[in-house]
Amino acid sequence: MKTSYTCFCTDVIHDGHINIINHAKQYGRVVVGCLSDKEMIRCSRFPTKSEEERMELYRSLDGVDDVILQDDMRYDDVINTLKPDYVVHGDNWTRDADRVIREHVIELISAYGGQVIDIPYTYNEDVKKVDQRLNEKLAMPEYRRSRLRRLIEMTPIVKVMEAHSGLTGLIVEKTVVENEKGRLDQFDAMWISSLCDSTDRGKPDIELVDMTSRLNTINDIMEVTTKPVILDGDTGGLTEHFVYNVRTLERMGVSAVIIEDKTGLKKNSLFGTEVIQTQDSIENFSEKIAAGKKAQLSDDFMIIARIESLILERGIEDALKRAFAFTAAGADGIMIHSRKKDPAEIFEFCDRFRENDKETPIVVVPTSFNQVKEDELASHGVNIVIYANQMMRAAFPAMKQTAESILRAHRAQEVDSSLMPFKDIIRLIDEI
Ligand code: SPV
Ligand code: MG
Repeated sequence: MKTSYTCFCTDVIHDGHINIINHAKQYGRVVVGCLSDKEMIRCSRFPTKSEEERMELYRSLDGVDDVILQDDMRYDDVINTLKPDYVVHGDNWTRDADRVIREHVIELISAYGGQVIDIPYTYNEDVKKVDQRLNEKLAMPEYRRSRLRRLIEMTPIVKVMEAHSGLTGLIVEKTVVENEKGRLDQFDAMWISSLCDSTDRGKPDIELVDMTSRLNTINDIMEVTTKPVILDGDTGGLTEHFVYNVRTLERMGVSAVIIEDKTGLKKNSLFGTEVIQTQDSIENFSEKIAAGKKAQLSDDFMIIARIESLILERGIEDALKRAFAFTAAGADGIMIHSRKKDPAEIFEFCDRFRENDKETPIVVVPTSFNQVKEDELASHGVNIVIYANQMMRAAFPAMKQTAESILRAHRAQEVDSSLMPFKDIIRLIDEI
């Protein structure tokens, strides 16, 4: 008997999946693959059920003869071991980013005479509703909040991109690319930067934009996305205020707040020692962290301590001393920041921190040392990489040039070729 294989990456079964099983049955014995968690998150499908629960769900379906775990989005593992005669899939994978996966599967399977069968994708109200409900579930505070901790466990390095509005949030949410290994890739979470949130309002990054405004930005982003949010909490403010803000952030579904060990008038770290910046004492900052942890009600919210010793040129010993003290005070992670182009001090800090602490997540923001790739950071024990300001910095020069060009030409024709066509912008939100 021939084997018909199909891979599912869903928590909820709808008409489309049943249709695939029924088609697959016509070709032989039906084996359903359950795409592993670590691969699902790379394909914009964050699981709300465990691998075991999904496998159980697929096993319960009429017409399914066997269920196996697929741990490679490119199907290499399954095709090499199972050697199915047919791979059956909805024809949606002939379009968009999934195309590269289909092409790879055809190459693998045709090597021994197998065949890919594309079934017309089922578009109906039920399917639409299931997808919508799944997204709504993922956006609920308790799902979104816990997702960051799960990502830290599931992926070698969590990739976080800056977002400062609903639109930039949507870009972080939906951008999927084919990477150099022929695999799909996307961002895991969003960073609400104080620099970008302030800049977007035309204000300096000095804790002038108050928490209510920051919460509005977060809310705008959360309304249209499902990915976890990490808030740049500046210094955290007064401890007496910080404890209230921890509760508010938890309730909204924010996954983590990062607060920096500075006091007084905060300036952006990338100024370094060019401006007066005061580092908080270990004692005070440890108390703030401990108070935040005590105020926290959920298990999964994270308070991450950001250490400014390298920014303020106080040295690695000071940074390490602080890292161990803040972890002892209850910090759920350590962010180490540097504005040097050379990543040596970041690597040394991470290596030495990891000698004594293998668990506490390390966060870095490679704005200056931007030549370093994610896998190199991960090899030094980094768990979270934040691209902190690139969306804002990309938008500003494009907008400025457009404004200048229209002023010079006294009309908009000259800029038109560099703009998004009008017919596309009116459909943008549905299509991103
Ligand atoms: C931010 O994005 O606001 C940050 C990171 O705090 S940095 O600008 O590098 O200080
Ligand atoms: Mg900031």
